Amino acid sequence: MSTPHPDEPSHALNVMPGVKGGHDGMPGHTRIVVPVSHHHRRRTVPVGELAEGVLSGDRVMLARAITLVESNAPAHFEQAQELLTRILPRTGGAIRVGITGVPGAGKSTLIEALGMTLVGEGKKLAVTAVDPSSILTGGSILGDKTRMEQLAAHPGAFIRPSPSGGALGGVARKTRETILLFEAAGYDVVFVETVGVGQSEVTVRSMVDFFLLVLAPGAGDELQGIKKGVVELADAVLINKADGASRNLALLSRADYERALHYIQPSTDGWMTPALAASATTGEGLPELWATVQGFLEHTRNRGFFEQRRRDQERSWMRAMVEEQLKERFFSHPRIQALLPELEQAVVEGRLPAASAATRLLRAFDGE
Ligand SMILES: Nc1nc2c(ncn2[C@@H]2O[C@H](COP(=O)(O)OP(=O)(O)OP(=O)(O)O)[C@@H](O)[C@H]2O)c(=O)[nH]1
Ligand SMILES: [Mg+2]
Repeated sequence: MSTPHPDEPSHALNVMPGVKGGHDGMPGHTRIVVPVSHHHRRRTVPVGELAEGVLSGDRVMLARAITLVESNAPAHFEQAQELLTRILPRTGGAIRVGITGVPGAGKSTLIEALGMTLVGEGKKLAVTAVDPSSILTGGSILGDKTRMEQLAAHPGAFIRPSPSGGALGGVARKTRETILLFEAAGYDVVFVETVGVGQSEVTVRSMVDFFLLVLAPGAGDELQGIKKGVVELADAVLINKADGASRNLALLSRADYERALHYIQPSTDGWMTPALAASATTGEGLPELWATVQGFLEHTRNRGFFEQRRRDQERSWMRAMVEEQLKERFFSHPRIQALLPELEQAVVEGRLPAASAATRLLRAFDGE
């Protein structure tokens, strides 16, 4: 282990190994670790060498590879895609687990506790996050680092904070590509944490094999700010903090959820979404939780759903990117920008049917 940088808490070094004195996920510190410029001081690592480094499990190379896929520079996009093409045959080997839940439910504490057990068994664990607030503010979930101190210091674990900047679609791409890099580097389990209050949980659900909803004891979903749809996306619901004074409440909440889940159409054929109770701080209930994950994977693998879900995810991801880029090109096109205001005005004032306006815009976009 390297010695801590004087400006940083000791755990931060393992969070982003190989990146000295800079938080590349933080605003104002976006660093280009794989520069294309020849004037840059730092040696350019050719994509082939980077791929070799990732495949050999080199943490520094992995960190640099993730920085490359997170870069918004067009030249880096090409390099990143070349890198991903090279490592693609060696991806897919990890169990991908998504964890959502309201702020403070204990997601990070749970990842730390479960993660320590897994690395203790000799598994290699990677953790990342999709932080919706980073999309707006450019910040990243700092809680991940502070709540996962033991994991961050463990050589079997690799923690990467949420990518920042851009729309949710951009963050989702970066996270998916980061998962591929983790797999190429030999990680056995990947955890993706997200706050379950918006659109990001749907995004994370679409990139994992198992999706866990973590709740605090007591309050119903409405009070916890969880949309009903999110419960339907979950492969298991966990009532956390089943310890001390909140233990009984957690057990009651678990029973409530179990009853409620009977009325919800589970997202996987033949799988009854279970409600579990556990404590991330005492560890009680965590073996049962992990057994549930294993049971689900067995269920889906035996029926071919596992591979099917992954294939569907890849397909819809590709289509979503096409849609997003088409939309972007459409609205930024000069002919559209010239026409849009007057057509929109005509629609708003009831002088032109909306469909006619849309057709005219699409014709203009096609150059007709
Ligand atoms: N009693 C008790 N407290 C817990 C448990 N798990 C987490 N906590 C506490 O709950 C608080 C929030 O925990 P986090 O793990 O940061 O929660 P989180 O869901 O990751 O929060 P965000 O990342 O902010 O959305 C911390 O003070 C934890 O110590 C638990 O099982 N029991
Ligand atoms: Mg957290």
